[in-house]
Amino acid sequence: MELLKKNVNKRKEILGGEIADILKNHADTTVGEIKVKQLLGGMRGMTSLVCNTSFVDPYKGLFISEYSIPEFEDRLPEEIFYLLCAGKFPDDDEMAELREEINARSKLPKFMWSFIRSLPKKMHPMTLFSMCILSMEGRSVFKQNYGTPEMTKAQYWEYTLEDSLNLLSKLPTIAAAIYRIHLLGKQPIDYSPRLDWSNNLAQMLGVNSERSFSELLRLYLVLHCDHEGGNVSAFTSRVVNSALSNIYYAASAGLNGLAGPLHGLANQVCLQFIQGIHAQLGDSPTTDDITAYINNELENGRVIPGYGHAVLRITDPRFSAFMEFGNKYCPNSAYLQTVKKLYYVVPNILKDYKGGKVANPYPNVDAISGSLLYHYGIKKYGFYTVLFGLSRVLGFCAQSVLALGLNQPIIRPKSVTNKWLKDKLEKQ
Ligand code: FCX
Repeated sequence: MELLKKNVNKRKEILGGEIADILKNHADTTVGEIKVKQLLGGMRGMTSLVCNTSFVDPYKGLFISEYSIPEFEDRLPEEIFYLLCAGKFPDDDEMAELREEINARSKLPKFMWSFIRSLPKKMHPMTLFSMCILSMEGRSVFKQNYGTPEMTKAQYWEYTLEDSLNLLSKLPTIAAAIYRIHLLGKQPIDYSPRLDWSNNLAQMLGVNSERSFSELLRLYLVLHCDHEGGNVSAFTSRVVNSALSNIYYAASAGLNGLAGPLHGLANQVCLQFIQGIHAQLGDSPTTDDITAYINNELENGRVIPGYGHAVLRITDPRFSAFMEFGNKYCPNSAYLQTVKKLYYVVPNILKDYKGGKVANPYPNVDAISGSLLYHYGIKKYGFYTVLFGLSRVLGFCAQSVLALGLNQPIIRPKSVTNKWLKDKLEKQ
């Protein structure tokens, strides 16, 4: 992977130069303030991290390098990984090298097949996915070489890149094996070196041979890849890796955060939510009925899944990209129709809910993704977050490669007690 390494190295030098300049001129400059409500409110809106793989503009959405979603949504996940790491799309030679590397590393270790088969059938697919990744931790070349004279600190990123490619190359096969063996009770389908990541995944899942299905998976893997550094999964993964726990530990940890209903599990919960609406109101509910349903959910203290965001203040452009796909390929899907009706109804309700307390009343990516997967035959919704995770590991890996390349230290913010806070505030 000489070309990829060369390009990451180039980027690392540019970003490293910028950091050196910033530190030289501004090491003690204050760039923000911390309000008590932020300290006690999940650090919301507190600028406390630098992450160079991607950036989320509250009013424009995700950017990878300078590219907005419409500018990268047609690419392959492999190209997106390149962009996250190297800050540029690969040319033909660079892409050929990456494809070769992925194929060469795609074979699962032998134990993995019996491991997957041995895991209890009732385990959530995210638990299985995270455990499968963790089970390969002993194979980390970072771990194996750490502390040897051959591995200097300046090379940590290279070993992490090596581990990342080893891991990423196996993920579609692992995810598909979980779907087929655990959720369908069927035999796995072989990986094909002729196919790219998303086409391979589509083939190995074996649920739908329509071209638009692999197109949906491609889009899905591209849209979920990264969402800057402060979200639960990316931050967890980065914190774990900052202790020099290898990328297998870090990816597994990040996925455990993604598995929560306020984060990645929301795509599963959204599908269940829509199914609940259809079970109660029929397959073509009216907007009036949906309004009553939503009000009832809120009165019972439940959150509306797929709505709201910690950073975004608009309809998530990832939601819009999926909507465009749905309108093109499956406009008559009953679930998609309900997604649209929810989009018409929910923001207006959330705007006034709790006296206008909901910071973003608009839909996020999870409000629609599951309905599209369901339409194409992925009906075991426990798998939806695995697909989210499969894509998000691209971001975890790229973030750690860059952070180690830029010599970023272990992450260790300071916490305080109520007493400390009260004393401090009394003195002011
Ligand atoms: N339904 C009902 N109430 C909501 C809400 C929703 N969809 N979104 C926010 N609120 C409520 C919060 O519960 C909070 O109330 P409280 O102070 O009484 O507890 C209040 O509004 C303020 O929260 P807010 O600042 O708007 O949101 P946060 O940054 O704290 O949380 C999430 C953001 C995404 C966690 C929140 O909007 C939510 O729970 N949404 C539903 C779950 C979801 O869709 N998650 C996926 C998000 C994302 F795309 C991803 O990570 O995958």
